[in-house]
Amino acid sequence: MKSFPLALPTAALLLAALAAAPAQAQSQMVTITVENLAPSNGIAFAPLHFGFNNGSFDAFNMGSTAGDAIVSVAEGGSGSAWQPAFAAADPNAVRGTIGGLLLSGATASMTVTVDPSVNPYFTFASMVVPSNDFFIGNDSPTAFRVFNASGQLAIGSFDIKANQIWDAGDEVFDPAAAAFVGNNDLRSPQNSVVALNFGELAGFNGLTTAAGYVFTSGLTADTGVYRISFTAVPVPEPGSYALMLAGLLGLGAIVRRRSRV
Ligand SMILES: [Ca+2]
Ligand SMILES: [Ca+2]
Repeated sequence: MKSFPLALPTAALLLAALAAAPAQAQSQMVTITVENLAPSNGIAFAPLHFGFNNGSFDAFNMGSTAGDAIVSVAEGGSGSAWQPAFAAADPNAVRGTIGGLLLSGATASMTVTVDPSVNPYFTFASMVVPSNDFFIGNDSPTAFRVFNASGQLAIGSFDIKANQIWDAGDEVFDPAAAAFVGNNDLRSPQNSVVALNFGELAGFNGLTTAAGYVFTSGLTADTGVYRISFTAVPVPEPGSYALMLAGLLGLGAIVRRRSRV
């Protein structure tokens, strides 16, 4: 009973710590997992370039000439111009690159810290191989609002189908010059625009890939080819830590006091 005078303030501190855990706009530890859903011995993907962002970076437009940013993804997969263009358009975006060559059935993942109030949108791009200049990516920069206005995860996963694969329109279809089955340095200009195109991938059927398997596209329009999944857990904020620490110190005082009684 002697501990009550201490226990009441301690309980108040613990309640304060709980109340301090914000209901919204708390940073989240977000794990992004990617999976190649394509039929075995079919298409593979270069590393995924991504960014959680404010919805202002638009890397390409269907029907328009592909710019350097998306070309750097579509031809060779490096994203060497995509990443700097993203950083210039949205300096506070949380960007990254996931995995290596992603074969059929394979997965890769990465965890980053995201403030949903600053970066609620998700933008991505990855080269499809084999190809000359095929890729997956979101045309609309606001197509994937991963976090809602309360800062909660609003999208658990989404799939990309074969009929959502883009041709950058920058290099002519040519198996001899295609990455993964030919010499990508031999490619020649197409002088066209970004368009949906998965049908040409069947033109690689029967060729041996750099990974050693004989390629078979196996794609129809509705075939799922790629899945992006998200999980998120809140990052405790420094203020919460301080209050919880104060509460624990209060408990320690009680324990010490009791041990003396
Ligand atoms: Ca666009
Ligand atoms: Ca092309």
